[in-house]
Formats: sequence, C-alpha cells, structure tokens
Amino acid sequence: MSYHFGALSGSVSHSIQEPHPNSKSKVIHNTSYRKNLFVRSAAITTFALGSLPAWAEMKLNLVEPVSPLTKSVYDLHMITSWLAFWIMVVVIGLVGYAMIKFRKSKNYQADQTFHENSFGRWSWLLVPVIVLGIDLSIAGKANNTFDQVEDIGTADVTVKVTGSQWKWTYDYIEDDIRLISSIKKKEDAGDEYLRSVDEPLVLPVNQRIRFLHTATDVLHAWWVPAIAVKKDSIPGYINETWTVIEREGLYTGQCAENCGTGHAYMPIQVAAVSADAYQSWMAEKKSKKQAEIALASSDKIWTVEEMSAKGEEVYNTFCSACHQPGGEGLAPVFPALKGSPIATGDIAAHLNIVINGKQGTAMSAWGAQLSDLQIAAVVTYERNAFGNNVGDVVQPSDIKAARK
Ligand code: HEC
Ligand SMILES: [Cu+2]
Repeated sequence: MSYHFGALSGSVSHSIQEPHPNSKSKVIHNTSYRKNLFVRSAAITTFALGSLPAWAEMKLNLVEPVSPLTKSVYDLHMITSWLAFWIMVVVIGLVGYAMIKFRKSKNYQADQTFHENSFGRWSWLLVPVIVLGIDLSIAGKANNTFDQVEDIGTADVTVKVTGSQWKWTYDYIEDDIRLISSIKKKEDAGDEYLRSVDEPLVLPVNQRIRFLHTATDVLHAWWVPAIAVKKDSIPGYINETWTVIEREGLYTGQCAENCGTGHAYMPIQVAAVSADAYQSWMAEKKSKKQAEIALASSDKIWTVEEMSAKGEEVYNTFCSACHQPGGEGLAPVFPALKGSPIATGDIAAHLNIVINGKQGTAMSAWGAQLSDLQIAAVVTYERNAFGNNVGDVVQPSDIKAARK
C-alpha cells in the first residue's frame, strides 16, 4: 500500500496515526505550476464570462413540451435530474466535509465503536430504505407515464406516418389525403437547412391525434420531442403514438433511427394550427386532389411540352435528390438519366422501373406514391430533358395500362 500513497503524494511510507513526516515542505513543491494554474483558470473564467450572451442563447434543457404526454415525460426528466443533483450535492458535501474535518494531518482516528450505538446500527438499514423509497416513487411516476403512452383511445385525426429513405409520407386516414415531406433544399432553407421541410405535417390544436408509424425500407423513427414520444417505424409493422397539441406553432424534429447515409437529411416539421385553419387547409388539399384526379382521368391528350413542364416539377420534387437536377446522377450509386439506356430506350422498361422500382436498391416503387398523371409527366420529362430528346410523350392512360 505504501508505494501507492507515495506515488500520489510524494511522501514516504507511514501509518495513519503518524503525522505526515514532512507535510509542510511537500505541499507546495512547484510554484511555477501554481502560477500556471492561476493563469489558466483566469483565462478560462474570462472566456466563460465573455461568452455569457452565447450561454443565454444556448438551450441546455429538453425542448419545451406542448402536449400532456410530453409534459409528463418532461416532468419525469426534471424530477429525476433535480433529485440526482441534490443527491450529488449532499454526497459531495459529506465527502468534502469528511475529507477536511477528518484529514490525516489532523491525526484523526477512525471511530472504532460506530457500530455499537443505535445510529451506527440502524443507518445501514435506513439509508437503503430511503434510497429504495425514492427509487420506487420515481418508478411509480414513470409507470404512470408509460400507461399514458399506451393510452391509445379514439382519435379525432389519424395520420399514418411512413418513413422511407429519405423522406416522410403522411396519410390522413379519414380524409384520404397524402403529403410527402422532404428536406428543404439548402438554397431555399438558409439557416434552417437540415431543420426545415418543403411540406410540413399540418395538424389541428386541442384535438386528439393518432400516429400510426411504419416504414417502407429500413428502420426509421419519427421524433418531434415537443409533441410526441418516439417509437420506431418498422417495415411491415405498425406502432401507435398519440398527442394533443396544446399550442399553435411549428415544431421540429428529425429521424431518430440511423437509417443510412441520408439519415441526417430527413427532418420533420409539424405545423399546429387552429381547428378552423386546419379545416380550410384540408378543404384546399381535397379540391386540389380532386382537380388532379379529374385532369388525370380526362381524355385530354397531352403534348410533349405540356407533359414535360408538369414532369419537371415532379422530377424536382421527387427524383432530383438522387438523380440530380441535371440528370447526371451521382456515381456510383445513383445512375445518370442523361443518356441512360432506359430513359432513352423502350418505354415499357422505363415505365416498369419507375412504377415498380428496383428491389434491393434505393429506387422505390413510385407507382404507389404518384398519380398516373405524375408518372406520365415525369417519364415524359426524363425522355426529353437533359438532351435525351427522344421526342415521345407518355399519356396518363398509358400508366393506367402499365400498372396492370
Ligand atoms: C432515393 C434515391 C432515388 C430516387 C429519389 C429516385 N431514384 Fe431512380 N434510381 C435510383 C437508383 C439507385 C437506381 C438504380 C437502380 C438499379 O440498380 O438498377 C435508379 C434507377 C432509375 C432509372 C433507371 C435508370 C438506368 O439507366 O438504370 C430510372 C428511369 C429512374 N430511376 C427514374 C426515377 C424517377 C422518375 C424518380 C422520381 C419519381 C426516381 N428515379 C427517384 C435511386 C433513386
Ligand atoms: Cu430515417
């Protein structure tokens, strides 16, 4: 043991009862080190004070909750953090007190009769009982929160949330409306890049919302800490969460399951609006959809120019992230469409890969996600843009036929 002590304090071997043989001379053995320490702590303090405004900006705590469930998660976090903090204060205080009060240089001797009085005898029992009591009351509170998480009752609005590489698809089950929400491009997002999307999920406040979580390819997790708890999105399974958003606002989150190289590029935004605003937003979405359907099923024969113009929009929304705006692709994973044998060759093969996707690659089956008109438009665009100049036009009726 003695060599161990020696290594730490630079002293020679001695017993606890003996005073430190040369305590005075050993305490301050290196003044330049001390000076150095002083300069360093002064520098750190100056820096810390100088950056006070930055500190005020910095949010150290969890996001402020705005739903009953996230509030109880937040409360749980606060109560455990404060308990841990005060336990730490008491324990460090006691250790510090003991270290100073009973220090070796004062020649203190351990109390040899501690276990003989009643405090010494009962504290061994009491302390664990108190600790266990605190543990159990936290566990009880946590259990209530878990019950609340699983309290899936009827809902006013049901949204199926589907994660895919790398976007979110929202289906409003009752209203049969679908949103596809992707990251907002850097040039449009500015400072909000990686935190903003092109199409936020719109929800009414003070209504009970049910989320059904699933995924099309790999595990994702839809996570908006202010309004809802996090559950995995698993292909082939449906997980359920719920919320009641109590305040209007734009709430931000992100995919919380490492889902591949684009994991960082699938942010989430939820716009919580008043019931009235929600109704009119939904009405507008519906009439837009109605118009799309009418247009897609009309007998209108589209020209190459009309189709390509429409297709450019579709392409820039859904395809350009991988195939790039100029169709040059991103070697080696995302093939170029510019001069691609498929995009300039047989129409049937082109329609096939767009409608059915390609198993085991990032190319998903767009047939399930886009309308006949959208697919006809994007395929026409691909065949005529990027200098492909095939010159043919695909009609919505061709897509209808190709889907069978
Ligand atoms: C997430 C990335 C991604 C997105 C988004 C995407 N694709 Fe693809 N696409 C791929 C990959 C990967 C392939 C190559 C598949 C393979 O290995 O054959 C591919 C292949 C293709 C091909 C065949 C090209 C060739 O020469 O092999 C066409 C055509 C195509 N995609 C069209 C589209 C259209 C239209 C859209 C939008 C509606 C789209 N893609 C969106 C990843 C993507
Ligand atoms: Cu993801």
